Amino acid sequence: MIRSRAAKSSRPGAPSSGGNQHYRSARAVAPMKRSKGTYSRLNWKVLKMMIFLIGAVVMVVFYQRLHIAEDLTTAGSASESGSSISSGNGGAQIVSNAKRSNAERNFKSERQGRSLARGISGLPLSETPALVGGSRGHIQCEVDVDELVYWNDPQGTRDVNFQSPFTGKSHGGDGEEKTKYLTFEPDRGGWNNIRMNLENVFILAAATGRTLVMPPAVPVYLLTHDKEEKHKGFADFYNLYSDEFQHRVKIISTEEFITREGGEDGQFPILESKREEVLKSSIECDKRAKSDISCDHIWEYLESKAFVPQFNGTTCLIFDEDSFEGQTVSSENAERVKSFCGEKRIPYYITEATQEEQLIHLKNAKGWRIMAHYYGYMYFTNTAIFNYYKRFVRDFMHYHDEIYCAAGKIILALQLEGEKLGFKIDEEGGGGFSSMHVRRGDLQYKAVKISAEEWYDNLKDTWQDKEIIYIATDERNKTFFDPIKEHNNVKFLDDYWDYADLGKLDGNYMGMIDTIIASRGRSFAGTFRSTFTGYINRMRGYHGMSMKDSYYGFLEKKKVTHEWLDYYDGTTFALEWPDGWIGIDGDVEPSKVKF
Ligand SMILES: Nc1nc2c(ncn2[C@@H]2O[C@H](COP(=O)(O)OP(=O)(O)O)[C@@H](O)[C@H]2O)c(=O)[nH]1
Ligand SMILES: [Mg+2]
Repeated sequence: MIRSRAAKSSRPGAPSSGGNQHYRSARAVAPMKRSKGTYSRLNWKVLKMMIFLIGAVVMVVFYQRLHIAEDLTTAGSASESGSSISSGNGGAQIVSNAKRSNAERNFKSERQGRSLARGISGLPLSETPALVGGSRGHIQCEVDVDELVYWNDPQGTRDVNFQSPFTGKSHGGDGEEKTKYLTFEPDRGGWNNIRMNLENVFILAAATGRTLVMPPAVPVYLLTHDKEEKHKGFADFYNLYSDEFQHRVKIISTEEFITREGGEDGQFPILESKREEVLKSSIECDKRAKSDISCDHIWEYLESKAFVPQFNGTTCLIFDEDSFEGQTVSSENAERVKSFCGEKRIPYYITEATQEEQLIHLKNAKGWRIMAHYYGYMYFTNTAIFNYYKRFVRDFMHYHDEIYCAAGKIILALQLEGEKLGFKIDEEGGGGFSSMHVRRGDLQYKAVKISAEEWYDNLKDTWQDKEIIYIATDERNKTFFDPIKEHNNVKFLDDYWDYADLGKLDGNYMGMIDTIIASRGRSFAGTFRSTFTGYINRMRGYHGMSMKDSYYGFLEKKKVTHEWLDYYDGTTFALEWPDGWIGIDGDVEPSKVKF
C-alpha cells in the first residue's frame, strides 16, 4: 500500500468550530416569513451576514497563514540553534513537516502502537510470542526520523529473560566461579568485513555466556577520516555499553582484562619480560609489526594463554542442545546441519568441553578468518534460539542515533523532493526515490566496476521516469556519473553536506550514513561482491522491503538476490540473503515463498 507524506501533513479542520457557528446562524434566519416590508430589512440582514461571513473567511485564512509562518519560524530558529537545517534547501519545510507528522504519529501510537511486523519480513502477532512486551525503538534527533527504526527497544519480555543453554557448568575448582572470556582480533578488511566478523563474535560471546574483551582501538582500513584520532574502537559506532546490551553480552576493554587477569594473581599472568610492551599496546595498537604499540604484542600474549579454535571458511559453527550435553545429535538435526554446512564445510559443534576453556581467542590471520555472515556461518538447530540471535543482531547491532539522525534528515529531504515530482512513500516510510551503491575505489573485483553508461543501461528498466536516484559511492569524481544525469535527477551525500551539517560529524560515519540512505530507496541497485552493498540489502530486509526490488548493476548478477540463497560457497559473504531477516520474529523456519 502506498501512502503520501503530503497527505499525512494536511491539517484537518483547523477553522471548523468558527465555520460551524456561522453555518448554524445562517440556517436560523432562513425560515423567516418574507412579507413585502420585511424584504428590505431582509436584504440588509443578508448583506450584514455576508459581510460577517467574508470577515470570518478572511480571519480563517489569516489564522492559517499565521500558523504556517509560526512553523517556519520555529524551523528557522532550529537552524540557528545548530539543528543542521540550512535555509534555502527545503529545511524549514522538513522541520514543519516532521512536526506535523510527529503529532500524527503520537496519535497513531496512542491508538494502536507502532506495528512490530515489518512489511514482508513481518509475521502476525499470534506467531511472534517473543515480541510480546516489546516495542519499536526511538532515534534521538531534532526531527522525527523514527520511521528508520527497524529494531525493537525494548525487546519482547521473553527475549529480555532469555538464558542461553550453551553456557555450560561453572568450573571454578576452588568453588569460586571464575569468569570465562572470549578475546578476538578484528578483521583486517574494510568496515563491512569488520562488521560481519563482529556479528559472529558477539553471538558467540552471548551464546557461550563469556565476557567479551574488546580489542584495543585500531586504525580501521578505509576509515581513517578522523585526522586527530585514527584509532577506532567499536563503541564509536555501536552502543556497546548500554545496560541492555551488557545484559546480553558482558563487554570489557583489553585494558580492564589485563588489570583483572594479567597480574601475578590473575588467571592469565603476563610474562614479566613482556609486561611493558603488552601494557603499552593495550589501549590503542597498530597493525604494523614494527610499531612501538604493535597489536602483535597483545595477540601473542592472548594466544599464549588461550584455546585458539581454528574457525575459518572450512568450518561452520553448530549449537545443538543434545550435542552440547554430550548426547547424540538427532538424525533430523544432523541432516539439517549437513544441509546448512554444505559439501565443503565441516561442522564444529560447541560442546561442554569447549566451554571448559577459561579463555578462547579468535585469531584473524590467514587461515583463521571468518569471512561469512553469521547466519551462514553459525547454526542453532533450535530455530527459536537461532531467531533469538537474529533478533539480537537486528535489535542491538545498529549504528548510533547520531548516524541515523543525519541519514534520516537527508531521507526526508529526498522524499520531499520526490513527492513534489509525484513519487509516493511506502507504508514503512521508504521510497519516494530510488538508490544505488556504486563501489569503485579499491574493490578487487574488476569485472563489476563498470562504466556509468553500463550502470544506466543495465538498470533503466528498474527506475521510473524522472525518478530521483540517490547514489551512495566512494567515487570522488562525480562527473563519472554524468551519463546517468542525462536521464535522471541524481543526488549524492555531498549535495546535503550543509543541509545535514555533516561536517560536524565523525568523518567515518559517512559510509554508514550513505548505507542508511541507500537502504530506503524504492528500488536499489548495488555493486556485486561488495559487503557494503550487502548491508544495504540487510537493512532493506529489516524494514520488510522485498528483495525483488534489489538488483546488481553487473548484468550477469542483476537479479541474484531474487532467489533465496540456499547453498554455501566461498563467495557467499558477498551477498546478504533473506535468512537474515525473513520471519525472524517467529519460532519456526519461515516459508521461503515471499521475500
Ligand atoms: N561514503 C561512502 N564510503 C564508501 C562507499 N562505498 C565504500 N565506501 C568506503 O569504502 C569502504 C569499503 O569497504 P567495505 O565496507 O569493506 O565494503 P566492500 O569493500 O565494498 O566489501 C567502506 O567502509 C567506506 O569507508 C559509499 O558508497 N559511500
Ligand atoms: Mg572491503
